[in-house]
Amino acid sequence: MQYQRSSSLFRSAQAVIPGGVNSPVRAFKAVGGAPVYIEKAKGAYLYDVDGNILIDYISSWGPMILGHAFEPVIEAVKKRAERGTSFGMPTELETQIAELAVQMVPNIDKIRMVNSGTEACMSAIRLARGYTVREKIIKFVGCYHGHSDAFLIQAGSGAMTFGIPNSPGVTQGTARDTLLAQYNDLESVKNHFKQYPDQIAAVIVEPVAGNMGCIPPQTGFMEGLRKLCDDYQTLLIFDEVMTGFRLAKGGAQESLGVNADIITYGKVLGGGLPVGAYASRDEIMDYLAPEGPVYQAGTLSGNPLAMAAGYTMLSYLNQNTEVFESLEGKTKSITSGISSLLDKKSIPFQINRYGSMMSLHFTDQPVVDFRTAALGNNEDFKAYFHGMLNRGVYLPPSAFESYFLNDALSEKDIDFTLSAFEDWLKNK
Ligand code: HOZ
Repeated sequence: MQYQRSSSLFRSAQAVIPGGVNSPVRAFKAVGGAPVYIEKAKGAYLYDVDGNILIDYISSWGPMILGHAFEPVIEAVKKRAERGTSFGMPTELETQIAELAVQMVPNIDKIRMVNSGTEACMSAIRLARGYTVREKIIKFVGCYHGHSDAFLIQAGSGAMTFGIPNSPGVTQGTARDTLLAQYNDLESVKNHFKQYPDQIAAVIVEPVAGNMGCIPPQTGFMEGLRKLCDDYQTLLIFDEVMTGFRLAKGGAQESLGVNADIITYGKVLGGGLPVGAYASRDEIMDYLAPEGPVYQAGTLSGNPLAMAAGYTMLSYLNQNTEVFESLEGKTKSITSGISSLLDKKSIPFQINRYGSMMSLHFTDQPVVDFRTAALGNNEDFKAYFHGMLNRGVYLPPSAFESYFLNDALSEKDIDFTLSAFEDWLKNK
């Protein structure tokens, strides 16, 4: 496959955009080479500027759960755009999407729309601090909650991909209030609670981690966090930006059977437009301005185009819950196909999967936290990424990212992907 035009576009971009990209993982630094520039996408396929067609396993990092350019969403956005794209005033659609979200998700009474997952998590922490009148938070090494200051401390995803988990620009004061624990290790959380029993406002966690590859929670881990938070009157925040409306209609809370106090959303909720949200019970949400003292605002929050896309997406998922099982089935076919091919070779590997999120790590140790995720052999990962790309399959360009499958993937696409993998292995 040729990527000449992509390479040339990347060169031009580097002159006027830092690193040539508007989000670092896109620059392909972890895998080498130039990023693929996209012309259009439909269903399970990406069409790039060089005329290549790629089967997509990132689905815009999650939002395109039904495949690209899903007709009802496109129609809703077009129709809405004809009536104006932003008013800075309320629309009925905002109430409709909030009502629908509250109905689909267990355990929330109110939801506030923002523009990204970063904003959602940043605002959730401010709300938790305001509500509890405490300052410290616990986050897990390798979990990523967007790029606001409090979270850029041992963060996963792009921050880890580029070896800058602690970003310059984050003050020591901010960093002091972020306590670090290890994913799937309750003891590391307990230690913080013992040291600061009445200072921890919130524990924020990805209920299924998706920013150090995909790492499912081990049995009892989420339940343990719930109990610790109850014992210490600390709020439990589930960052469901990746898992919300993807693992189940009610997200990870429903799928794992554990309720959080504040839940953050993004990705699927926006149907491919920039949306984030955070939600909780009345008592906590009423702490937000204009009802309460904790401030948060935004000119484009609840933007009508984004709300039209999100509402259409959520309505479809609400009425077609078989999508979640279908997606899980497709993801299982990929993981079991890859496993059986790798089993025949002497290459150490681990495949993690939860619902329609998965990742492949080239290591012989179970990947259960950041430390074990980082043991993966990146040379093997690079070869695998480019081997698949050259055969028409687009994977996350970093071992610290999760795959997000979409329901437009057909059996034929999955067979094609497995054949491409077999062919790559043969030539490895
Ligand atoms: N680090 C993001 C996914 N976890 C990538 C976002 C993007 O580059 O679009």
